[in-house]
Amino acid sequence: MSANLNRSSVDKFRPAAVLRDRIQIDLDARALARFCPTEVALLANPKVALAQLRKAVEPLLDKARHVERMAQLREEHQQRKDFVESCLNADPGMVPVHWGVAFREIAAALPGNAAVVDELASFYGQLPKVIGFREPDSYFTSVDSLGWGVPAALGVAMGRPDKATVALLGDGGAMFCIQALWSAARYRVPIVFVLFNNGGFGSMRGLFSYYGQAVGAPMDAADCAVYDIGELSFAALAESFGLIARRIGNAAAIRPTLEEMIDLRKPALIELMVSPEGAGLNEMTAAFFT
Ligand SMILES: Cc1ncc(C[n+]2csc(CCOP(=O)(O)OP(=O)(O)O)c2C)c(N)n1
Repeated sequence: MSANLNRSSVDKFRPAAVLRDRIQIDLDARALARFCPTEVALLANPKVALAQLRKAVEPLLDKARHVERMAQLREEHQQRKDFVESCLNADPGMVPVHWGVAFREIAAALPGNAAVVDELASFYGQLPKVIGFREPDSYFTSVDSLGWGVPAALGVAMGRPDKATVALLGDGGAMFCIQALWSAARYRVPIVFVLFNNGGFGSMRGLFSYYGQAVGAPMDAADCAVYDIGELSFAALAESFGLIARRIGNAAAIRPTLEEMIDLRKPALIELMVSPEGAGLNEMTAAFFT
């Protein structure tokens, strides 16, 4: 598959926006300053901390400016929400499948007791903003060190056999520890792996093209070809390991296939052919981050 440079997509991505938040509040000390530069790290219940911070800064605020700023933030928030919504409602007939449509179909197929393991590098832990997770132990992620996803799914499924474990993986990331699929088959661990096949290391391709364009380096799609994985068949590979596997390339097949595989309670893999568009640093990812 050839690399896909989408100038309008990457132009809209604003890394500065990702890095601008300098105060982080988290209940989990390990999460503090882990994902972005943090000047003030507050270990606290965010609800309590925000209420106290509000009390502390309110007397210092210029009222008129505050009202104006809140209106602006509300509008920007709504724009991002609308944009993500439009991605979730993208053309369901698109082949390969649009990421937004894939998320919508997967969310619709997940049972109430699902435990989702997320190693989708393009969305860098932002999936809960699309799929609402309400129950404890229903969402696990760590996309900063690839290779975690496949074995983590085994751990989750073995630790919580009462849940239906579904692992959402990138094709590139899965390659870092693909042999754990064999373990799932060998030890009959009931997991459905949904492998997003976009033909390569999409985030890296996106970063490379973004920075290349930012510094005005002469480059074309061929320069990004190093991030292509090639025409692998992950379904065939999984089948050879002993999993039940299927490759699907259209949105209509996602929900019935996922429901069927979850009901089997066996190690299974769905290779989902997704568009190279919609991976990497595109508008959808930017909308999640900012
Ligand atoms: C161990 C490790 N090596 C390298 C990286 C750098 N890295 C970040 S995203 C990425 C590409 C992941 O590709 P894929 O899983 O297919 O997801 P996509 O970017 O296509 O959504 C790489 C190599 C990393 N995060 N961890």
